[in-house]
Parts: sequence; structure tokens; C-alpha cells
Amino acid sequence: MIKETALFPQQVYQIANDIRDMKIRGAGRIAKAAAEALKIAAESYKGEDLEDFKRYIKEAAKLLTSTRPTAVSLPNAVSWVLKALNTNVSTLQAAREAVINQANSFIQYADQALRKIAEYGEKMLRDGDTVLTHCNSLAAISVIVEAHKKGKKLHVFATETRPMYQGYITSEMLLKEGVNVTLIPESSVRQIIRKVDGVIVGADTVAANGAVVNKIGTSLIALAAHERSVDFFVATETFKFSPYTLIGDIVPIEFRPPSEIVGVDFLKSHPNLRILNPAFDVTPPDYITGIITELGIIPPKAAAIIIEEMYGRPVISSEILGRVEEDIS
Ligand code: RI2
Repeated sequence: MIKETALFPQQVYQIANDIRDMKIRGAGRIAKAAAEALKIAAESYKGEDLEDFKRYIKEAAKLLTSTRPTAVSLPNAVSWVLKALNTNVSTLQAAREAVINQANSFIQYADQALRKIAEYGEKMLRDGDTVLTHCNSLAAISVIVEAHKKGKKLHVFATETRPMYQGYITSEMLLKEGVNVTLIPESSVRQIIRKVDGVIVGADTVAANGAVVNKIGTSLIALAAHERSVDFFVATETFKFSPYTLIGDIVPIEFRPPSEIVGVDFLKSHPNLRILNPAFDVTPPDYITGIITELGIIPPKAAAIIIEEMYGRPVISSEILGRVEEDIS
């Protein structure tokens, strides 16, 4: 539970808790929720001092980015909104409006990006294709649904995605749109892949070298697809590209509680059992056919160009310098 003080309205803590507990989940949805939380924080600020307001918004930003470590969409969305404080705002009212406008512009961008991804991505699917998807990615689902709406008859294999079973959500979403779905355990992928024409998954983070960090199990699916020369696409908004990786940062992989894997009673009766529950893995660029973004479909190795265009050439941060010094000493 995130410690609540009187600082932010309850809704902001609620969003932070819901992201941490995965009640709000999916890299794009997390990012939009964080922008929404900053907007709520700005709207409900009760003080009267501009500098204090800036500190308050930065504190809210810190709270939100601390909730989950892997999806870079979260800090990227927060940075997008914080840009409001770098503009020449000289009054509290102007700063408040700037934060609200930036948050709204991020949410709007995210919605438009999904529509563009659907438009570009559906062209990769042919009538009669069998597609495999993993976990629950709105970006991947938007591509499949768009192709379905264009009249292409598809069959989708959705993996259960243990331990949190996001594959159930994917199945429900696709069935609602009238798409044929078969739910499979992810351990069956190498058996099933022979029936598959293409794989489409989402992303939590895309690194500068084109490697994709996504739900645990993704890299095994990519390996199976690679073995049989099955196309493997990643559908993602460009705000999941990590500027930090351009200067050598490693994407942190989230390890979640053992209780997501085994029941409390089993844990109690086997105190010496160690349980690891990594939530994400890394798929190397060589296993990825293309990355479907709102800017078009790019080869994974072009990720660095997109990052540079969006975020500029990064200056080495003091944090990174600090880390380097620590390593040397
Ligand atoms: P969209 C999810 O992470 C999955 O890894 C999914 O592929 C990715 O976010 C992207 O989802 P989690 O929050 O943004 O379930 O495409 O751990 O919806």
C-alpha cells in the first residue's frame, strides 16, 4: 500500500495503487492513467504559490513512476506532462492550465496512436490468417480487430499468460468483436506455432537496439516463431521507446510477489522454497520482423533513430554519471 498523506487527492493515490496492484495494467493504459492522475493533482491543488505547485506536481510524478518499474511508457507519459513546468509559465493559474493541457494532449495522442497502429498493422494480416498473441495488449488487439473489421477472416490463438491470466481478457475482447479465438497455455506454443501465420504482441519497453521488453514468455514465443520462420510483429506506441537505453541504461525487469504463483498455504508449508516471478522478458531484435508504430512499421534496428528524433540526443544525466563513478570505485 502506498503511504497516503494529505498531500494529494485520494484519487491520485487510488490510481497509483491500482497501477501497482495491476488493477490498471497494460503499458499504454498505465501511461494514460498516470497522465490523468497528474491532471487530477493539478486541478485539486489548494495552495497559492507557483514554486510550491511545481514541487507538488513533481512529487506526484515521483509517486506515479514508483509504482511499476518496467514499462517506460509510465516515465515517458509523466515527462510529457512535466514539460508543462519547463515552459515560461509565470503564474500559478498558467502552470495549472499547462499541466492539465499537457495531460490531455498525452491522452489524446495515445488514443490517436492506437488508431494509426491499427491502420498500419492490419495491412500485415491476410484474409484467412491464423494469428497468435500473448498477454493482453491493446495495441496488438487493435491491429487484429481492424483487420477483422476490414472483412479479413482471422483465427486467433491467445495464450493464457500465467500467472495473471491476461489471456482471458484478450479472449473476451476479441470474442466481443466477433473474432474466432482459441485459448492456449503458453507452454503449448512450440506445438501450436506450426498452425500460425503470424505473431503479434505488444511492448512495455523498446530499447535503442530494437530489443523488446514484453510480458514474460514473449521471447520463448519469438524463439519458436523464428525457428519456423513465422513473422513476429510488435505493435507499440512510440512512447514505449526508451530514451534511457540510448545512454546505456538497462531496462529494469519487474519481479512480482510469489503469491501470484502459489497459494499462501503452500508457501507457509514449504518455507525453504524460493519462488521467482519475473513479469517481463527481452526479445532480441533479430527475432522481430517489424515494429508497428503510429509513425509506420519500422525495422527493430531503427528504434534508436525514433528515440533520437523524439527525445533528442540525450545528455548524460548526473544519475548515470553517479552510477558510473560508483562502478569504478
Ligand atoms: P498495451 C502489458 O503488461 C503486457 O506486457 C502487454 O503486452 C503490454 O503491457 C502492452 O500493452 P502488464 O501491465 O499497452 O500486463 O499494448 O504487466 O495495452
